[in-house]
Amino acid sequence: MALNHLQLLLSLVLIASILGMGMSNRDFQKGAQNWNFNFNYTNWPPRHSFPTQSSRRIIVGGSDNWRFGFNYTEWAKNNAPFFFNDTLVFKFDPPSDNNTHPHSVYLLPNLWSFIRCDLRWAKQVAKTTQGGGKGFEFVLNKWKPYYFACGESNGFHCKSGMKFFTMPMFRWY
Ligand SMILES: *[C@@H]1O[C@H](CO)[C@@H](O)[C@H](O)[C@H]1NC(C)=O
Ligand SMILES: *[C@@H]1O[C@H](CO)[C@@H](O)[C@H](O)[C@H]1NC(C)=O
Ligand SMILES: *[C@@H]1O[C@H](CO)[C@@H](O)[C@H](O)[C@H]1NC(C)=O
Ligand SMILES: *[C@@H]1O[C@H](CO)[C@@H](O)[C@H](O)[C@H]1NC(C)=O
Ligand SMILES: [Cu+2]
Repeated sequence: MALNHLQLLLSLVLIASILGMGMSNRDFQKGAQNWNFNFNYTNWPPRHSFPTQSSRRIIVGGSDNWRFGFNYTEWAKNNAPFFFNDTLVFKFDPPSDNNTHPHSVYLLPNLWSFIRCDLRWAKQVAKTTQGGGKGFEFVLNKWKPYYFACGESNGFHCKSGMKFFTMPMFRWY
């Protein structure tokens, strides 16, 4: 059971790094076309460097937002890779008379707590009230694995699919 999860995560990391490499190569080729390889030294150093791509703003879950009953591991797999400095946006309704099952965002400390949806040492990054309007924004600004989960109902939301894992990639600049 746990081994299966581990294998899945490892293959996700592998897939993500392959995708990341593919993208970097494409950027590199685009960059190479812009470079003048016919050096005649009047245009050295080259005026244009590699094209930069600004950081993206990604809505977690797409049009499904951050909700119960949606598999975010699946979503993350289909939307990988995420890059350093990309912003993840979590959108969810605040608690109200019409919404008695609100959500939140937690960061779990490691793979083991992620697999088991163990919230004991998790860090809350968004309260149930913070997902309204433009949503709660989280910038992937560290090179480390991020284990996201909903912390509501004592891990039940997490176990039902409201969790995903990502390791941001570096772009070529
Ligand atoms: C060198 O490159 C510059 C800029 O592309 C061009 O204007 C110039 O004519 C070139 N000179 C020679 C000798 O090819
Ligand atoms: C990430 O964003 C920070 C703050 O805006 C900036 O200082 C840094 O250069 C960026 N790094 C990359 C690799 O884009
Ligand atoms: C809650 O639902 C009722 C009936 O469906 C509706 O009249 C009311 O405006 C809703 N309240 C909020 C805060 O959305
Ligand atoms: C979500 O999808 C992953 C990958 O397909 C699967 O391993 C996992 O069991 C699913 N989770 C739930 C709660 O259905
Ligand atoms: Cu939830």
